[in-house]
Parts: sequence; structure tokens; C-alpha cells
Amino acid sequence: MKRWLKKPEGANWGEFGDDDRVGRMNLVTPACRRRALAEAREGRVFVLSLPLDHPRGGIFPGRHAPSLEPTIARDGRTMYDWTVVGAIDVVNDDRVTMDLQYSTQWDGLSHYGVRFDSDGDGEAEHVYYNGFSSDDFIQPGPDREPRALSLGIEHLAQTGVQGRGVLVDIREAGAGPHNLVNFAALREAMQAQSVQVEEGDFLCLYTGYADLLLRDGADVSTDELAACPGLEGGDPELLRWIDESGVAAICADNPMVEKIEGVQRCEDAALLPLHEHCLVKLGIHLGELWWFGELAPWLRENRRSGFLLTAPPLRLPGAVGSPATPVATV
Ligand code: UVW
Repeated sequence: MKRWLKKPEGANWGEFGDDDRVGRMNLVTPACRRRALAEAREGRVFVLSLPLDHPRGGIFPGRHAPSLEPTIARDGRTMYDWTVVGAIDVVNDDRVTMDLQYSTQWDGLSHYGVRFDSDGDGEAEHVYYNGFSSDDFIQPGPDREPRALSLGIEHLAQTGVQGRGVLVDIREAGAGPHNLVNFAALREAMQAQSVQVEEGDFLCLYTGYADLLLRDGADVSTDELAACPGLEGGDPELLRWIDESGVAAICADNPMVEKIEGVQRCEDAALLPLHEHCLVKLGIHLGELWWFGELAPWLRENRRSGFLLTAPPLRLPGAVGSPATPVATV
């Protein structure tokens, strides 16, 4: 069912069907996966996740670190060292409370929307990828659990999230006081590192941010973190290239992929233009706070940029984002 009369300029809504819920993941075809498998030549793996209790102290107020506690068994006992009289079994079960987007994570297509008049009645609604709207969410209430009905993260999980990752080191590519990386700078970095991006690839961006979060025992200053580069979402050439390149997803080791400090913005435009372009207009999932600290040097030493990436989110119905433990195989 087509849900909109008007779509935002540059949106691909309808391209993968009026009911599509996974966007550019449609471009990760069996042929793409075979190409990705061919990158797994050594059989060596790299984990691309931070420990999920990082960033210590948090980055976004309101997103809390995981807190573990034992499950309460039917008999009221906590299930740590749980035993049954007359048997030798010892069982531990636990539960976690955490914000799904605290650490290494996927932004689902229901994580971010914009106010836009998609039904042409002169009033802006809250719209998401492919014209889904706030009607496709259950809002929290006294007897209701909230959930994204149409664009929950389970749809991404069901694709398997496996394909070819290509890593670009943009640590030195940024410019200006905020170290913004525009299209010209990204292209230069890709050329210097012989990175070829093909349709259906997962573009991975190494900024060094997550390395700082893991720095052993040392305090990391907010200035050091702020100096790490990020994409300049306000650069129209960058947005055009993201569209034309056919990338399936963009994954970075920083908190937002893009940086918003110092970005020129028109009145009533999005604060996060790359989020708008990727998540709303094109259905490109964003991976955030990934960790490339071991993979990047190995790829550099071996003069490679491609790898087999396997990065499913939790298959958690109705969630708008998810922690992930992405794995690179080289
Ligand atoms: C926001 O957009 C606020 O968060 P994230 O960087 O997780 O997408």
C-alpha cells in the first residue's frame, strides 16, 4: 500500500516496493555475498564491537550502560548458583537493563524521522522511510509497551546482515575546527587507500573515536573526542555520492557517523542531515560506535580494504535500534 502523496526531495520511497522495510539492504544480493565471501581468504576474524559497557560514562544523556541482575526463579530465589536439592546441577540466569543504543549499535529505520507533509494536506506529519508514519508506532502508555510496528529492527535482523565491508581510514581526512569530512576529502582518502566501493557494500569509516574510548585506564578528554572526524552531512556532493554509490549501510566508530558542529543549516532543516538522507530518504541503516582498532592496522599492513562483514542486530520485534557484535573475516 502506498502511504504517501508527496515524498521528500531525493527520497527513493517505493523503489523496493511500497511495503519495503529494509531499504538499501535490498541491494545486498547473493552475488554481493559471494563477493564478500571471497574476501575471507585467511580465515582470521576481528570483532568490531566495543565491550557493551563502553563508552564509560555515556555520550548521550539518557542512554544508560547495561546493568545485569540475576533472574528471579519461580521459587523466588535468584538464579545465581541456583541448585535443586537432590541433584548436582548449578544454574545461572541473568537479565539486562540497557539502552539499546548505548554502545556499538545499529540505528534502525524507525530510529529517526522528519516532519514532512507527505499526505499533501498542508500539515507536516512525522514520517519515516518509505512513508511510514507515527501511526506505525505504539506510543507508550499505562497498559501499553511502545514498539515500532512497521520498521522494527527485526526486519534488518531477518536480512542476516552479511556482505562486503570496505574500510576507509578518515582519521587524517577532516578539515576545519571540527574536523568535518566532506565528499572531496572522503574521495581523496578512498583514492589514497585504493578503496573501491561497489553497490551493496557496507561502507565503514575509521575515525579513531572508539580507540580513545578503549584507552587503557587513561581519562579521555571531551576535547580529544571532539577532535575526531565525522562526515559533513550538510555537503550536498557527499549526499549525492552516498545515493549514487549504492552503499547498503554506513558504519562508523563514532557516535553519529556525521558531525553537526560547524555545519551550516537552513531554518527548519534537519539538525542531522546525514540521518535524514540515509535513514529517512534512502533506507540506509547507520552503524555507530563500532570499533576498527585491530582490523584497520591489519588491513593497512596487508594492503587491503575489503572484508566479509557479519553484523546482525538483535531480532527484537518493535525495537528502533539494537546493540550489535559485528565480525570481520579476512
Ligand atoms: C541520534 O540521532 C540522537 O542518535 P544516533 O547518533 O544514535 O543516531
